Amino acid sequence: MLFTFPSADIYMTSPFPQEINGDVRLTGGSKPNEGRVEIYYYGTWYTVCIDYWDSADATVVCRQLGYEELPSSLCATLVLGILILLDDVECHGWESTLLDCSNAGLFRHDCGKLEDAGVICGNEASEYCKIANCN
Ligand SMILES: [Ca+2]
Ligand SMILES: [Ca+2]
Repeated sequence: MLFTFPSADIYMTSPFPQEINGDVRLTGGSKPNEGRVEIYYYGTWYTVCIDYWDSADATVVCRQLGYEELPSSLCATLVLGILILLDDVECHGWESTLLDCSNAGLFRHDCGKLEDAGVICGNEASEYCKIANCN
């Protein structure tokens, strides 16, 4: 019997996780380009503490997600039940993933759960920042 690699279609519908460590997503916003930053690490999504969170860090997240524009806003959001993976994130802005940026060490943080980093990718007004605490 001849074995072949599965087609791309089969791969996309595979029940196995597609995420790789360092993948990011935005959740809790009203649109796909805004929300709390979550980062994938060995099977679980985690949050990022807002300490030292700035536009260079947000730029890396937005680029990872395929947005070309600079982030327009940075937010602190509240989420319970999700652990923090990164604190004191210090990107230069050119890193390919958030996990490549300097940080306090995985799972090492001094943050409470009112301090999850969020972002809006792209230069547009959004309701998201009215419910989140943005700087
Ligand atoms: Ca910190
Ligand atoms: Ca930073």
